[in-house]
Amino acid sequence: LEDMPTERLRAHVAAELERTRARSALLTDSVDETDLVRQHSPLMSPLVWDLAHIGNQEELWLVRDVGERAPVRCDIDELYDAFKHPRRKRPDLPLLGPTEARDYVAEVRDKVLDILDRAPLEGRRLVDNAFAFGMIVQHEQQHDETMLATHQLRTGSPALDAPAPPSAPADVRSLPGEVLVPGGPFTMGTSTEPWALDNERPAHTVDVPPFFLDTRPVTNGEFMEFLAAGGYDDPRWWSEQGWAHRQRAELGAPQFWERDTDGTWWRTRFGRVERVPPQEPVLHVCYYEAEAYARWARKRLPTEAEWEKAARFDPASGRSQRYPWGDADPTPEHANLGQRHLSPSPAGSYPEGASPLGVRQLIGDVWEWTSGDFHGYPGFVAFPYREYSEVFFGPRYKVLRGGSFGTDGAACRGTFRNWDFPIRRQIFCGFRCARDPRPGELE
Ligand code: AVJ
Ligand code: FE
Repeated sequence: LEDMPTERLRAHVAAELERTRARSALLTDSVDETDLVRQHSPLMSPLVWDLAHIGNQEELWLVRDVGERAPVRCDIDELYDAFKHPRRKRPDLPLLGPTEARDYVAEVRDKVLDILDRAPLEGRRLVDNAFAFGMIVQHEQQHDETMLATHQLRTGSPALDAPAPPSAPADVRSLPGEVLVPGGPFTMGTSTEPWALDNERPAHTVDVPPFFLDTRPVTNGEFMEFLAAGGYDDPRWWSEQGWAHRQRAELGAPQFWERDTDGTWWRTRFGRVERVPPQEPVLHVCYYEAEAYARWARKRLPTEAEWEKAARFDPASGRSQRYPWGDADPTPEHANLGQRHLSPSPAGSYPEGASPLGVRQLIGDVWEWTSGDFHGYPGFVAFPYREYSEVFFGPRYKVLRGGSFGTDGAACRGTFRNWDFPIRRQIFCGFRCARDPRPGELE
C-alpha cells in the first residue's frame, strides 16, 4: 500500500469501501425490520444501531474531517457515540429506523466517494488522509463481525448461508502437535504497516524465552475430553477469578452447546442445530474456560509476545513478517477469513498459511485468547483518538489474536490486537495452548 501510486490507492480504497458495504448490507438485509430493531442480547446493539453507527463514524472522520464538508446530519452524533450509551440501553434510544438508516449511510457514502476523488492522498496530509480511509474501512469491517455475532445470538429461522469450509488436508495426521519456538529477540508490533491501528505501534524488540506452541487451535473433541473428565467441576484447573465466574455464571460447556439424554453434544449455529464437530476448533469459550482447559492439559495460554513471535518471526531471516506465511495479503488458501464460511475450518487446515515453524491457523478461524492484558507498547501514541484503544488499557481486558472466520482480511494481520473482558464468549473466540520446556528438554 505504501508504494502504491495515488490513483491506484484511490481505486483500492474505493473497492475496499464497496466490498465492505456489500457485507454490511447482507448482514442487515437478510433479516426483517423487526429483527433489525430488536435487541437479540443485552451484550449487543440492535443491528440498525450498528448500521447507522458505521455511517456516523464515516461522516465524522471522512466527510467532516478529511473532506471538511458540512455535516450530513448533525443531530444524531450523540445517539451513535458508543461511549454515551451502553449497548443494553441502545434499543430505547430514538434511533433512525431501518429505511432512514439505509438512506443515511448511502448519503454519507456518496459524499465520501466524491471526497476520495478529490482529497490529497500524498505528502504529510495525504498519509493522514489515506489512513483515515483505511481506518474507516476497518471500522466497518469490525462492526460486520460484531453484527455476525449478533446473528449468532438471534433466534428464529436461519438468515445467513455460506458454503462449508474445505475438509482437513491429508497431512493433518502427520502434523506434530506442537513446535519449539526458539528463544531470542524479535520485532513485535509495527511502525510501517500502513493501516495498523495505534495499539499495534510502534515496532519494538522483545526477548522471548524458548517455548512450545500447539500447531493447531484446541478442538471441540479435545474440549469434550475436558468436559468428560469433569473439568468444569474441578477448581484445581481454574484460576480464583475463573472459578468464581464459573460458579456465578453456572458455566458448564461452551456457549451454544447442549447435551441430549444420550450424552451427545449439539450446538446451534446461525439458527441451525448440528452435532458438535470434534475436529473443529472450539468456539465461544471465555478466557477462564480456556485457561482451565490449558491447566488441565498441563499447558498454559501463550503470552501475547509468544503468539506474535510464533505468527511473524522467520528464524531464517531473523525478520518479523506481516503474516505467518510471509508478507503477501491473505488468500483463501492461507486462511479462513472474511465470512466466506460461517464456521472455523477443521484444525490443521491451511498448510499454505503455516508459519515458518509449521504453526497453522494463527490467522483466521477463531480469535485466540492470550494471557496478556491490553496495554500500550513502549512509545505508544494514541491515534487518531484516545477512545480507540487507550481508554481500554489496563488489567480489565485480555488480548485476543489472529482473527476469526468472521474477520475481514483487511482488518487482520500478524500485529492486529483485539481485546475483550475475560468473561465474554459471544465473540468468535477459541484458543491454542503453549508450554514451557521441561527441565532438560532442550539439552
Ligand atoms: C476492537 C472489537 C474491541 O468493537 O469495541 C468498533 C472495535 N472500535 N468501533 C469494539 C471498534 C470502535 C472494538 N474491538
Ligand atoms: Fe464502532
